[in-house]
Amino acid sequence: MIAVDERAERIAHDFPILARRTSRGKRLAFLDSAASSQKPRAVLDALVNFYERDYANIHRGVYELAERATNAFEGAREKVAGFINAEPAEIVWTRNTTEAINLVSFSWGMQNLRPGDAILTSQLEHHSNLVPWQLLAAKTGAELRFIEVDEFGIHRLDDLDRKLEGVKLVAVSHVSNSLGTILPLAEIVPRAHAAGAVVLVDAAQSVPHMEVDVRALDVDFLAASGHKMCGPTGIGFLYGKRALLEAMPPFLTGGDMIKSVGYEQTTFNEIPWKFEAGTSNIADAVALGAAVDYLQEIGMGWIRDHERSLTAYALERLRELEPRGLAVYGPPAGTERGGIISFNFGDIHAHDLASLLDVEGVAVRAGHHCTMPLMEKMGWPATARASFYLYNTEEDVEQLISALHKAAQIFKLA
Ligand code: C6P
Repeated sequence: MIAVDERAERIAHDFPILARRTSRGKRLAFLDSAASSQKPRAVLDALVNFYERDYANIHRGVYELAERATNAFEGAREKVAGFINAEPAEIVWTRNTTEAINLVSFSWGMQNLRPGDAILTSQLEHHSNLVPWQLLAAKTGAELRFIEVDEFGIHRLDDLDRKLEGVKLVAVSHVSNSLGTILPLAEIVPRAHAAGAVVLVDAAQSVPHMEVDVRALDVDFLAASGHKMCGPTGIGFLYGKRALLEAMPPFLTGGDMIKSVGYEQTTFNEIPWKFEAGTSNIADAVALGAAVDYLQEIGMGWIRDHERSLTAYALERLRELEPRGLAVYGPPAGTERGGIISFNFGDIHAHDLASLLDVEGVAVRAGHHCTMPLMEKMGWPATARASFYLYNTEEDVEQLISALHKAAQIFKLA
């Protein structure tokens, strides 16, 4: 048993859903945290407690309850800011990563891009970090370019260098949701800045799993989702450097984002509220603050180490199925990757495979993982994907391996 596994077993007890059996009476091996993570009791309690004790609308009332709600909401912003080493004013609440990227595309992009400019993204991006740039390019006349990835999904830095001319924005993910590739931001960001570009990082798959320090990375924008980091759905955030956010026009308009309004014109609120029109998702933001407390208490360093060991163990165990036709994708074994493993098994379609695993209590995602262009480039119609988080243990990996052996028997693979 790996050394950190006992702690993960204890952690799993914090997540009520993980104790549930499937309808077939199987132990649940939840290996789909890249899609959305489960929630610990501390976060569920924070949500209920806030509604039961502190709930009112924020930034408006002068009564005690409204002040408590405002303090909890802004306190959660401070926690998120501290988590990634930002200032609270640099954290804008959004619904999720997707909305955060759209905010930058609409607000910064429409203000800063012209025909002749270019946006540089990569070939392995999630649709959320691709479609907004396609639309922005169409609206502004800017060109959209892609950093090539090799057959392991690793970025070719020579290709990045070749394509930086005229680039105003580099928009890349930190960790690929389909392959687990960790992008070399330390290489990409200085090169992009030297070329005069602003850098946006889609951190949906990194902020929940490793220490992310926006100052050390020197990124200009960073987007993440609460639901992938033990928080509730419907809340995420955009980090933006103060000067950039201050210079940007608002995204949505209406209440709370204004300083003063006349019949003819309006002056806008300061950052971050300038970008938060209407009543916010108050309670979920507060619960995300509790999720940050929970993760920090465990330690992001420990979480990363745990996922690294578990992923290495899973890759090693999966090798025993290679003679029967199992193919694992992404960075080669022995190199750094996030806690994500995409694979196919013989000629079993990934959806059929995921259904067979489900019968055994193993929850994995199957499909294109919202990276259709990458799947097409690689020539995979779909993949099955197992992803790990702080509550997964070797037992989950054993359950996956034994379910794969059963699938091989059913499909009579060698
Ligand atoms: N990936 C997955 O199963 P939202 O939906 O806005 O919270 O996150 C979008 C998103 C953006 N970037 C990356 C790298 C992502 O992985 C995701 C979400 C999930 O892989 C659901 S498609």
